[in-house]
Amino acid sequence: MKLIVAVIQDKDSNRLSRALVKEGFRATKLASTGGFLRSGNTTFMIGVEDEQIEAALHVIRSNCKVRDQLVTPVTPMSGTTDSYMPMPVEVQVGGATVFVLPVERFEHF
Ligand code: 2BA
Repeated sequence: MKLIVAVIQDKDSNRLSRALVKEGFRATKLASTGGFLRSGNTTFMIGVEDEQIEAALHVIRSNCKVRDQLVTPVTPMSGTTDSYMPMPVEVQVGGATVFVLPVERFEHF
């Protein structure tokens, strides 16, 4: 068994929830915050049998979009702060950041 941990954008979370349920996967949704953008995102924990991993990844891939997001750095990337003018930069976020972890033991009471 494996635990899929998938960090996705909030905008995709309802669609992904519905798709996972429709395809028979069980999942837990956690509210999370990205370390870089410091804005909300959603983390899914999905417990799956080894042979279901590719099917689960397919559902995630099909329901999570890559988007460009403008972010204004709070501190200069380099140099001094004297003449610092915050300039928005564009970063590409998602579709999904996925970790697949081995599950040593699973109990469901
Ligand atoms: P954030 O940390 O808010 O990052 C949002 C996006 O900002 C990232 O998109 C990436 O394009 C950019 N970014 C992140 N750190 C950067 C840096 N040091 N310099 C320049 N650009 C940077 P994604 O890579 O698609 O990541 C989306 C979210 O997935 C992240 O939100 C974070 O919550 C999670 N994540 C990504 N990689 C992770 C990792 N190795 N471990 C844990 N969580 C991760």
